[in-house]
Amino acid sequence: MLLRPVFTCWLLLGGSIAARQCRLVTQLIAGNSPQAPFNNSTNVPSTPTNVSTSQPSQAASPNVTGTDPSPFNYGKDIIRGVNLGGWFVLEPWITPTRPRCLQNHWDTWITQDDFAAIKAAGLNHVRMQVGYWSIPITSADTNYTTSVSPYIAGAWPYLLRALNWAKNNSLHVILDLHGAPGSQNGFDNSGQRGAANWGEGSNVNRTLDIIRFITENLGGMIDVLELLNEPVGYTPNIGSIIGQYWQDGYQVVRQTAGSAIEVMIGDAFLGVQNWEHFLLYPQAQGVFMDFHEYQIFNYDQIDLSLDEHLNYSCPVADTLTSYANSNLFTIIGEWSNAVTDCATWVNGRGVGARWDGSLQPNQPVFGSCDGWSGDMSTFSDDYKTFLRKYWESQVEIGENIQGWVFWTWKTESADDWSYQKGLEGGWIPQDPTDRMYPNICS
Ligand SMILES: *[C@@H]1O[C@H](CO)[C@@H](O)[C@H](O)[C@H]1NC(C)=O
Ligand SMILES: *[C@@H]1O[C@H](CO)[C@@H](O)[C@H](O)[C@H]1NC(C)=O
Ligand SMILES: *[C@@H]1O[C@H](CO)[C@@H](O)[C@H](O)[C@H]1NC(C)=O
Ligand SMILES: *[C@@H]1O[C@H](CO)[C@@H](O)[C@H](O)[C@H]1NC(C)=O
Ligand SMILES: *[C@@H]1O[C@H](CO)[C@@H](O)[C@H](O)[C@H]1NC(C)=O
Ligand SMILES: *[C@@H]1O[C@H](CO)[C@@H](O)[C@H](O)[C@H]1NC(C)=O
Ligand SMILES: CC(=O)N[C@H]1CO[C@H](CO)[C@@H](O)[C@@H]1O
Ligand SMILES: CC(=O)N[C@H]1CO[C@H](CO)[C@@H](O)[C@@H]1O
Repeated sequence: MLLRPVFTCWLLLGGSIAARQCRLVTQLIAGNSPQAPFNNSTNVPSTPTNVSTSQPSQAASPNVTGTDPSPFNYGKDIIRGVNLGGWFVLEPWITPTRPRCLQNHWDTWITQDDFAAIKAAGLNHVRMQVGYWSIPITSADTNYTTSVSPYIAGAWPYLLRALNWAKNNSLHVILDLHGAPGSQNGFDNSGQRGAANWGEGSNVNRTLDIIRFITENLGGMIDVLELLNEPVGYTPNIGSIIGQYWQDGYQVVRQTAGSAIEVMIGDAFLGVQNWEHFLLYPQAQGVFMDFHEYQIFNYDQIDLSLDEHLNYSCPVADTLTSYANSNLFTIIGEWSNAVTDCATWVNGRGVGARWDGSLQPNQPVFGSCDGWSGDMSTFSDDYKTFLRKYWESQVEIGENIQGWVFWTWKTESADDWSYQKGLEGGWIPQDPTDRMYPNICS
């Protein structure tokens, strides 16, 4: 999230949607995992044994029969993709109907058909979020605690199956470690919204062991490993260690997987210019920078007119292009079509919106949320025309560098955030290189 430090820390963190995690403190729900997928792994978790109320879907085929994706020429070919938000890392606004049974959610939220549809939409990558609690690390893999309380483990077999689906549909995978022990950005739902304790104790070392486990077990199944999503580098505890973590994480990947996996880091909300001359050849190879761009998580941005939103996107391309040309390959790994924060609970479960004044009292009100989010049947033609322009203005950022990944493929009830609904509603083209407004930034 592109948030400016003029806001209180709570608000700043309150906007960090991508990092937010639905707190799951119900009893351990476990049960049948999908039939053991093809895993390329020697260390697969034992099947959870608790009561299950759902059966894995019939589609849980263990065998990859489709074509392997052709090799991707990283740095030359443009990454075009979608995030699979709300799947293995739950976010209350993507699926506000809290999944009663996680197995059922993992089994149904994204299916093989979604992978086929993503491929058919001309995309070549999916970025998949995973939390540390889903990585079945054992005491043989780490000298640190392996407890994941209060989270619910068990997503790993579903992740393996998803990797097979990606392969079968010739899609490349960016695996994104979206939640680390202690929380790298304050949304760890340890019950302390705002506390980012990842830098404390053995959390960082434990995270490196998790990175090692992922590369040892998923080598050949993923193309890019993003070492950590959105650490809040503007706090001293995390700002002082994040650079070292990127370097150590890079070494772990190279030690365990050689050069087979690209490594992705983030700007940690410090701006890409903070990462000049960092992890470049010959110190490192195959490293990407991931930059996220949203325009709705503070009052200054949400106050922008529609034209100003378009205008806001274009200079981002200049900054990132200039960085990518002399530093790391760079992608814009999260961005969306939303110009309001009207999507239900996008600011947190039970939290209102800046747009209609329901977030907090004594702040500006911009209007009713009607027609801005929710079902696209409520969207006016003018709004849909704008959404197309806005999509094109932002996609150009990524096309000018090494690529882009939209947030997110599907949502339960916020069509302004949904790539799938954009295709359906016509504000996202069936061929992502089509342009109706080719000179939008000139
Ligand atoms: C998967 O492959 C194995 C070995 O090739 C074969 O024995 C098995 O029947 C296959 N399973 C399915 C569901 O196709
Ligand atoms: C591979 O993908 C195709 C197209 O989506 C699908 O028809 C087929 O069933 C898939 N095969 C497996 C083994 O998942
Ligand atoms: C745990 O610590 C011992 C002693 O320092 C070391 O030899 C071993 O490699 C460590 N194991 C892991 C999984 O880090
Ligand atoms: C983390 O690991 C490094 C290298 O093994 C070690 O020197 C350091 O003491 C560890 N830190 C903690 C807090 O465990
Ligand atoms: C399994 O992973 C290793 C690296 O961890 C890789 O060398 C190998 O090619 C992978 N095998 C398959 C079938 O993907
Ligand atoms: C867009 O940006 C340009 C250059 O900064 C400025 O001159 C123009 O007024 C802006 N247009 C809008 C609608 O904000
Ligand atoms: C293809 C592959 O590596 N399959 C393995 C998946 O994990 C199980 C359980 O460890 C192994 O028995 C399979 O050989
Ligand atoms: C029925 C059953 O196996 N329940 C177990 C579910 O998991 C918890 C935590 O591991 C156990 O305490 C229960 O006995």
